[in-house]
Amino acid sequence: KLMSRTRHRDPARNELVSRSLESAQQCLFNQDYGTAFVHYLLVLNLAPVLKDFASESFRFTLFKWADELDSLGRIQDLFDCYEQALELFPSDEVIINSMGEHLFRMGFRDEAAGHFHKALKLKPDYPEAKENFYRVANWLVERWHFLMLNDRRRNHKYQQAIQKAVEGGCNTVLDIGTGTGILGMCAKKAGAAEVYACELSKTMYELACEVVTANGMNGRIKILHMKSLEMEVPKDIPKRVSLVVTETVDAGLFGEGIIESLIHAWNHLLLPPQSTQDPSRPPSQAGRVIPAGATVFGMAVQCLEIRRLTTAAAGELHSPVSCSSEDDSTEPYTTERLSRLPGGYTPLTEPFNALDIDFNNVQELEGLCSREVSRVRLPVTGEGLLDALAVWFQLHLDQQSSLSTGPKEDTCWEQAIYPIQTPHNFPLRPGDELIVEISCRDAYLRLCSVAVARDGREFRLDDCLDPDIPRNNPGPSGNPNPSLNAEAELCSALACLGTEQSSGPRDYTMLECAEMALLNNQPYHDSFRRALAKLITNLKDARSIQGPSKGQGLEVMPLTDPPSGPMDPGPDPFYVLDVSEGFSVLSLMAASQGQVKAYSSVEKTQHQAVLRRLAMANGVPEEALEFWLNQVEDEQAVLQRPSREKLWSAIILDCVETCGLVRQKLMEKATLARCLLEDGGQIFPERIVLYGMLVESDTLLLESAVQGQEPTLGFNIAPFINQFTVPVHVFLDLSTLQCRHLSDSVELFILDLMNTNANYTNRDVMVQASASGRVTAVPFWYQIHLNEEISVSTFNQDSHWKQAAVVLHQPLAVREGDWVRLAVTLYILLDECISITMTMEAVYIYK
Ligand code: 44T
Repeated sequence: KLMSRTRHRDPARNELVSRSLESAQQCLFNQDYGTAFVHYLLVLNLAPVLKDFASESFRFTLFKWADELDSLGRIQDLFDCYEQALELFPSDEVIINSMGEHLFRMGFRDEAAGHFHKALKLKPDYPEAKENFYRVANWLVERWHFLMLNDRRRNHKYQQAIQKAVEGGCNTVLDIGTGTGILGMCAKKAGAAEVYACELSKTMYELACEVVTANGMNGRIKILHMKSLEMEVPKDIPKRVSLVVTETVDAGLFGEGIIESLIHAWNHLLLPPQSTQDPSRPPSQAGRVIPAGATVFGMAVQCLEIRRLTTAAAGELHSPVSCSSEDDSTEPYTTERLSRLPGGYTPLTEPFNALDIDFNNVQELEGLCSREVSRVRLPVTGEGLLDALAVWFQLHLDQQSSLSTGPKEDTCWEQAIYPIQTPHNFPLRPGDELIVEISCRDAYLRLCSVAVARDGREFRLDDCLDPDIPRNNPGPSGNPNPSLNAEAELCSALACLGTEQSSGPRDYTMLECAEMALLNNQPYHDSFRRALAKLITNLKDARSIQGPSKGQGLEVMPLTDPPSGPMDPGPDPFYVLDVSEGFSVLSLMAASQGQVKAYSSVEKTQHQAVLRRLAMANGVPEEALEFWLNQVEDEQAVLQRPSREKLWSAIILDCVETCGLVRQKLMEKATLARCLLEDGGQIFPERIVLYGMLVESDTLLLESAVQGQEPTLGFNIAPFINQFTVPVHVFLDLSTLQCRHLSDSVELFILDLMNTNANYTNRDVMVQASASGRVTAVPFWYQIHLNEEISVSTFNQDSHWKQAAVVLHQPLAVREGDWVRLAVTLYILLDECISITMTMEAVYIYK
């Protein structure tokens, strides 16, 4: 019957096809996927008519074989198989999506994202591809694109400046970092004869091409997928241009490399500038740049939130964000929107002019990095501890028009934050002068508060040992009595250690901001400590009932040499395993309980170093804390692992990521972890409950899609970039989000980690509107239940966790008292690995 479907007249060929198909099916049955795959390839290449018939089995074989290749580490072979499969089925969304998943796991995120996007284009309602795409869309198109395109004032000012320049005679234009193509299109619309644009990112380049075509400018703007620094005349553009337009600036102005790009552009891509000697040269024969220049401002601030993100209580553990002149590997700033910082900020000085730069003067651009370090003395106007210098700028588009990214401005911009370098406990007060050094190294602007002048004397800020400097550091929690504060205790103990043992003031241990905030999340650690103490008490009771005999199994399979030294060698220790994926100090908390042997799965060397230092500073014996990965690295240890089954008294999972989403594969890990517990053992947490509420927030809309029906500056851009809209926003700070609450908080979902089978994936939740308005989003957060009594919220002042929100497709108008039905879905994906993301498919109202 099959053979008749092949309708081929060559009998020998038919014979081969039918035999191969049989072999393929037989191999598949025997789970010999590699051979089955080869047979299928042969069959389908010889008899393409069989594609419909065999596609299911073929895919199944491919996926099985790919998994095998993956686990064997045969990555090249794996991708070769996918390529062969895609030659046969070039528009098979399932294969494309699956290849994307492999790419993603291998760390090729851009490529993976491209595959998910393609799969979704082929089948727009394919849930797996959609889910995968949402996870990676942020890498493809960064969220600030939406903000910038929604910022009408900025768009308008750029347009005006470009139009004026083109009408004034600049008729050949290059747009550096074109993004969606918007500035290039402005130049074309203003009448420029030739317009070129370049864009580094592949996705943005493709998007720009689509947009330009949709606006009827195909062939009239030449878009290049390259970095401007690689462009040459006449290879890429036929001759030098008279105008460069660019908005390749970040919150710190220079972070996108504008200095380098402009130096290169002046030397290779632009006509010579209008010279003062010969001002007669027509604008079409002279080069110029929009923006024409910038003025950078700085301001010293006190800000508890920044302190919490950048310093442990005594400041000894530092965040990697620094402008320390000795260390070039670290970024000199983070970014924050000052106006939205929880707890606000206190200015300690007036804004000061930190730098002026003329983008039309190549000598000045080239001289920037060799400029002398300049020192400014700033009168202190406010009282408080110096936490950071905040930096913003004015971008002078031309002589008349400029944009400001300042904290008081209503713009989409964030400010650059340069946290203080060295731990200091030096309250500034009016009358003091703050001495700041400004320099430019590797084209980054660097600002450093070096000293304070008071009563005619200078106190260096990197010298904490100056006896004249008053010290009364209240720590990040503001608790004046650190002995009441366990976390601060850890840190102040560490501080003593630091000053005695470190080789110099710059010997820091580096943590990221989020990790620092985690370290400073005292309520979480206190709760954990209490929950673990309770478990251990229970287990001790159980053991004492069992009698003094040592627990079965434990002695037979010792993990390491019997403990010695300060740890009591008497009773069996309780084994605690922390399998957190990121940084975690819970293993240390466990180890400090005594009679506990804790294992941490923390991987990064600097994380291990931090834990070791904290352990030492807190008198936790060295052998009470070990690193699991260092142990399992050798094959031997891995082979012995099953013998350790049922050993653990407690296993700690980090269930919620800082960004506000449930960690991927959490339920799978929980299932595994439960199997490894001794009798009466516990996993932490045992349950998490999701809460959410209805809100009206325009801010969230502006960050998620280009809004409104009107074209952007007259161009059709929104439909294209909005393909990259994702429904779930992460890293929200709900406490400062500009929004109106339209309901109380409601329970959305429960994840029971003690019984992973009991979980559902869909649930309808009824919410009553407590006010009238437009529901634009449903922010959500978690209550993490460590045990029956003790829980921690991820929506809490001291929390290192941020929140997430589902942004609705379409705002939903509600009146007070209306009922809204939220259909909540937790996606459980990628068959074996269970990953969970929340989306809300639909919202209905019952009146
Ligand atoms: N984000 C600001 C920074 N490019 C804007 O690939 C403000 C961040 C921000 N292409 C919140 C709010 C805001 N040659 O697509 C990018 C980039 C490209 C280049 C070719 C070059 N030399 C470059 C350099 C960059 O230019 C585009 C724009 S960069 C602007 C960055 C809204 N968070």
